[in-house]
Amino acid sequence: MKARTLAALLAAACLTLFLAAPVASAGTKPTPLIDPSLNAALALAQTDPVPVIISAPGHITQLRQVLGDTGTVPLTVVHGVAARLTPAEIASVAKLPYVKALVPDAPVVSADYVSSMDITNLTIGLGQLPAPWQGGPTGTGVTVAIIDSGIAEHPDLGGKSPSRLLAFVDFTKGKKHPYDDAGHGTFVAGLIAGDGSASLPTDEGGLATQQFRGVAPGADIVALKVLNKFGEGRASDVIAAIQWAIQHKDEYNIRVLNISVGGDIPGPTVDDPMAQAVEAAWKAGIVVVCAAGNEGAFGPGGVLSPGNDPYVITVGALDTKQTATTADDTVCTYSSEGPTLYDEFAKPDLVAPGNRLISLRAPASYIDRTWPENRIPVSSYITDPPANLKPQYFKLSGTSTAAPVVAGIAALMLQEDPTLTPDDVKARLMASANPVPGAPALAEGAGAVDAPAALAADLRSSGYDLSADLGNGSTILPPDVLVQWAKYSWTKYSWTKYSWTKYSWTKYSWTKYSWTKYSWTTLINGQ
Ligand SMILES: [Ca+2]
Repeated sequence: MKARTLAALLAAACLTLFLAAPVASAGTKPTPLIDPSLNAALALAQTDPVPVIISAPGHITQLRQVLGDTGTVPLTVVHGVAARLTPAEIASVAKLPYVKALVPDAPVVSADYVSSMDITNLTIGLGQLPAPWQGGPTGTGVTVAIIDSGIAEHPDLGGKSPSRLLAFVDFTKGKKHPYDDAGHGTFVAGLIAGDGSASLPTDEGGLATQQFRGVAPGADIVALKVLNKFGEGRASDVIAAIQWAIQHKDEYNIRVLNISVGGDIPGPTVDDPMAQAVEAAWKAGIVVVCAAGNEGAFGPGGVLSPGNDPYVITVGALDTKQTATTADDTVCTYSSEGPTLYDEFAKPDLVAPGNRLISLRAPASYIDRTWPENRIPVSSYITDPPANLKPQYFKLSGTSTAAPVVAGIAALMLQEDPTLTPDDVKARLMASANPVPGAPALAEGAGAVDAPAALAADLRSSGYDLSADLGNGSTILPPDVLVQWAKYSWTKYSWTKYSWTKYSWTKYSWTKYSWTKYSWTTLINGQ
């Protein structure tokens, strides 16, 4: 009997499909009763009521009786009723014969594409680019490998079906299933490739007045876990991860490698295995983006390894002052300054927002449990949020958060022009950066990253523009080679060596370094 019932149901389902087909083929797409933009709100709300407007021409009174008058608002001018309904109630109401449509009752205070952007994306100029749905760049087709503490499940990375997570490799414990016991790698991944699903703005059918999405929300990612839950790891694991990225570059189209991890500089880069590893990645065609470190108080010489390597793009932290205008921006006092120890290379190469950035929260991870006050309250970006909505975002500072912003921009550049070499990407990023007023060159490098300008740049690297082979250390750029960037005069700062006599090196206490461990370059709270 059961089988027979099932067969009857299946037959009915097939019939429905069959009947639907001619409608679709006729090109007149049936209007769904529940507006598709409501689905995002329903997915977030789970079982909580969400505000909706129900269209029921001629049946407003009847509908309000069904819903119960309390809390419903008749909207006679549009032949509808405003109410707060649970997803189950919405499903029931949609079955009423006189109901024509259900749409979200969106807050009207927000929010177009630009006004819902967070400070980070506004600061780097993404508001000047077309929105993703208008054909703006998203990094689609470009893979960014992230050497960090792993990756946790998050709606902005595809939830339980993270289709853009192409691979996860755990160099610490060899686990197969993606995880992030520290919470750091997930945060970094969100800044690069989070798509903002959990903070979808109202004009995209969500509930949020502000969206926290990554710079390249369409990019694919590979997560290489080298840090433990406390954010510590060994150089050998980082090197093994870099090696893995090089070996699998073509398989996953890995074009960018983000390393928001730093450690002590053991000596000149020519003798440093970490530097040799990142150079090998660079030469294999991978844009390597490294955090400069948070050793600003150390003064010159505070750039960490592997950000000390001359090839890679080394990123310092910009303080946006939590305003969209760049006029008040400064380089964070904690951001590491060049020149580098031993080699005296000019570093960092540029700066990007890196103070109090908001990105993905990895619930129950080490940083989430240790600093719960850094969770972003849902009520700060969703008006009148559903009660059971848990915080999805977190706040961190440091050059760890600045590097992924640049890695995301690199992904956008490579989507638009896959023929760019790592040298081209670096030259364009630096030539188009905006000098930060008052900032020392050895703190800001070429200046603050500018995404639209980098995307519009058309220069190609040539000669000694950082692509020069520094080789075995005996072919350092000749002292008379100077680099003139478009927006910044580097005549004072050749890409060669700095004079030892300019700095007093005696003040550096070598004992502050442990020499063994690499760790994240994050500050929990900024300045
Ligand atoms: Ca600002």
